[in-house]
Amino acid sequence: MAAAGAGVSSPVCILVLGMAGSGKTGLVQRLTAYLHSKNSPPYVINLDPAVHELPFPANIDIRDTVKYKEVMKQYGLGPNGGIVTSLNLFATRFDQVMKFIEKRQNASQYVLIDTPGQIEVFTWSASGTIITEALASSFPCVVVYVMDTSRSTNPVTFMSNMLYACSILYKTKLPFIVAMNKTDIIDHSFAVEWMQDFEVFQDALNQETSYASNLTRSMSLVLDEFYSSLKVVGVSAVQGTGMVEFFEQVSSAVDEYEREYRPEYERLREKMERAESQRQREQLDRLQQDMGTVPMENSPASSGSAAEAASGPSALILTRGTLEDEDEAPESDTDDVDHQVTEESHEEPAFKNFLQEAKQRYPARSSH
Ligand SMILES: Nc1nc2c(ncn2[C@@H]2O[C@H](COP(=O)(O)OP(=O)(O)OP(=O)(O)O)[C@@H](O)[C@H]2O)c(=O)[nH]1
Ligand SMILES: [Mg+2]
Repeated sequence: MAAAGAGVSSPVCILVLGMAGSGKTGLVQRLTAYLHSKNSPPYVINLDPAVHELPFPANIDIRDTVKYKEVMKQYGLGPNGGIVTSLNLFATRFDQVMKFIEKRQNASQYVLIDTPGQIEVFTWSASGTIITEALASSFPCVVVYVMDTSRSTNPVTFMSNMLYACSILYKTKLPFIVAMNKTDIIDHSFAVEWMQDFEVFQDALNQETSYASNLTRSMSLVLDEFYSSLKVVGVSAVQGTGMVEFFEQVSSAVDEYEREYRPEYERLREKMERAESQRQREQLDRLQQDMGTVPMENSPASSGSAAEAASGPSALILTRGTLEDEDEAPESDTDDVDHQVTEESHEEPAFKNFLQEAKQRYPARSSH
């Protein structure tokens, strides 16, 4: 298997983003299976609070911490508000997730992170920024933008998808790989050609009589610059093709991270370590505003010692907040934590108490 960048001992964080239904979860499942087959089991994190069933074993699952349906009920939110708030709640404790990743530093070469279906929940929220910056300031971090190739055969759709990818690149400022998924349905070579040869793409646009406006043409010119710095790989999450090429691209993205991004993120890390940087404060404030009613007294700075944190899962992370009306917890975790014991000791109270406290401190918002 292609190794990560030379001399890199930290796990490489692969942040999987993409439009709803593009195949993020399927790809994470496939990558997990592939890495297991290469005797390099990844550390897998699910950040989608609304996923019904995970097809892969997650070491950390946001659903164990936050029940998004409960969040919706308690705070009078709709489904999207519920998902955003759940991710915000989770982000306030992401320092604990970081400690788990650090503990696994030598055991896993890769950390795979699946994100919510609604891409904007992650890319345009304070919590997405907090999570991305926390990861990228400690570990080599790569963004994988999953694209549904079979739904991008129309040049205008393709371009819209690429514009979105472009906006994420500039937002995350991290090495960026476009994974053209579902190549079992259609080969991605047409898209690669469009990206490499402007004329071919223009021809395709011209055939789109309905919508090939001047605006689309000028935007595709702008994208040309973006394409030149892009890593592209065709994969099929269903068939498992493209895995070797995928990890080759990850490897070169990690080199890029070490060369160009690490110095910047190290500066950022120092800033964060200086007893809560101003920026982090602002983000947390914004986050608090987003959430409105969430107690924040157990901030990373004030909560227990490092020894305490390293001794095992906190009451919040890696506990199963099962509620009566929920199905049985999936037997998904491969983490070394004994969840049977954890479940009996922490489980239900963790989440209920959390909400209870929130309600008492700050009266629940009525719907708006
Ligand atoms: N043919 C084909 N179908 C795929 C592939 N990858 C995913 N799918 C299908 O695409 C649909 C969505 O896949 P998911 O993996 O759930 O996509 P997602 O991006 O995680 O979806 P959300 O989290 O809901 O946004 C499912 O029906 C998958 O079976 C692929 O490589 N080939
Ligand atoms: Mg998914």
